[in-house]
Amino acid sequence: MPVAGLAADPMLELFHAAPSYYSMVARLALAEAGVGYTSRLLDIHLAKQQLSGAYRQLNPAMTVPTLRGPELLLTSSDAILAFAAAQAGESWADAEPQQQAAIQAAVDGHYGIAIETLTFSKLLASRPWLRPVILQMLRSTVQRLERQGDPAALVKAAQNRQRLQTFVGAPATHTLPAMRTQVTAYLAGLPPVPPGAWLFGPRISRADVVLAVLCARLSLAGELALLQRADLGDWWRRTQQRPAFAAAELWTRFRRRAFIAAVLKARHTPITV
Ligand SMILES: N[C@@H](CCC(=O)N[C@@H](CS)C(=O)NCC(=O)O)C(=O)O
Repeated sequence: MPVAGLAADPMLELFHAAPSYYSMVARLALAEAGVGYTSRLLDIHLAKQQLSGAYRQLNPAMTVPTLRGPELLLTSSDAILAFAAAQAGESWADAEPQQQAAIQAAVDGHYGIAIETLTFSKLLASRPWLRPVILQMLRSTVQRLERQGDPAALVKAAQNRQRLQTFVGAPATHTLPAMRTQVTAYLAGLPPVPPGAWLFGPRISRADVVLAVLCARLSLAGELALLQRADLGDWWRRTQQRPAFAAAELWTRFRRRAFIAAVLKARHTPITV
């Protein structure tokens, strides 16, 4: 996935998945910071390449994204976001000492939202027939991890059992209102955005990056109505016009063809340690 206008950097590899929320945070952060990278697509849904032995050596949490470069290994989206902010320097509001605490609070608040629960509860509430498919996928992941049997795999198996519990334990129609409340509270707590500005002034920040990905996910889930504030609505309209938004390929709707293409491409991704 080349970054428009940026040369792919062979020394910096981004392991990511096309539809993955936290991969989108990494892609947008790097695109906004003007950092080129070589794309290494993984299939985390069907082939589950994140559980492979080679990838586990790169990222023991077995999640995407991972950014690898010379003397650099970042294994979570928030670390990649901080790296991008450092690369962007003065062009992001994060460089402003007086803004740092407020930006950090907005970023932390975002990471407190249970994005996966929001996405899946909406999916299951609107398409209940998907339930057995998702449950079967989770069960087979748990079994695969339990067969691997080492401590990290067992921790991950427990996480997936917890996911099973979340999806089976309470009907999606009950979970979804709680998730809406969580997102609404987060959005209400963001600072007012003057026309033409970004969350923390005339320059973008890490908070704008995560909010853009959150809005993209709300759009994909058919939950954009939660974005009730007019200033944030205007911010979202302008955000989608930024070149980095297109370059980062944020999914605002499910892209079936892109999903299949990414799964096929991921088969050829070299995962070398
Ligand atoms: N805290 C991590 C979370 C990453 C994460 O959960 N990624 C998801 C995709 S959006 C993933 O890799 N899921 C696959 C799995 O857990 O097996 C980050 O910010 O990067």
